[in-house]
Amino acid sequence: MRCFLALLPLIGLLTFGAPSSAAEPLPQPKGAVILTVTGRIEQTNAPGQARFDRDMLEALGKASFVTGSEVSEKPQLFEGVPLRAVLERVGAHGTVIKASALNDYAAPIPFEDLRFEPILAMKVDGQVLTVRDKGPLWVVYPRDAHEVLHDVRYYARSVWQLNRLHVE
Ligand SMILES: Nc1nc2c(c(=O)[nH]1)N[C@H]1C(S)=C(S)[C@@H](COP(=O)(O)O)O[C@H]1N2
Ligand SMILES: [Mo]
Repeated sequence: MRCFLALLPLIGLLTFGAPSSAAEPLPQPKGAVILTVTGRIEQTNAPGQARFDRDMLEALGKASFVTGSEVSEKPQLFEGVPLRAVLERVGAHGTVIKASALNDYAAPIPFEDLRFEPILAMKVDGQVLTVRDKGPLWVVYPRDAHEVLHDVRYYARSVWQLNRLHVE
């Protein structure tokens, strides 16, 4: 058991899908729009906006890790799309991303946080996140892989029910 616990940070290493290019025009969403990106972006599919449905986000690449969170000390498997991949796809340039939720909670995420490879989680322990349990998207940092992330600053940036990103 002790051995297994010692391995958890390793299991938590990120896995990445293929990077996608920001050069291709962004297609129109076919399903429900779950994320809208605005601000300093090069790619749009609506006036001033890059709108994504679930399939479009999944196509940007996958990342996953196991970590405890504010919600559950028991480590859980978080699966989603790297925040970095979303920002690259829309050609985002700036210093801070304002991440906003359905309930109008918002938190600024500095671009430098990308070094931790936070994800927009769509599944926890294999279950698709619904609005009822912090979905459709949840900003999750690989907390257990970096001691520095055990800090209220990063907890506050772990926006659940995320539906908007504004690049400044
Ligand atoms: N949508 C949304 N996300 C949010 C918050 C919120 O109020 N609404 N609070 C933040 C803060 S301040 C913290 S400390 C963590 C706490 O997560 P918890 O409320 O699930 O414990 O979520 C963050 N994400
Ligand atoms: Mo908080």
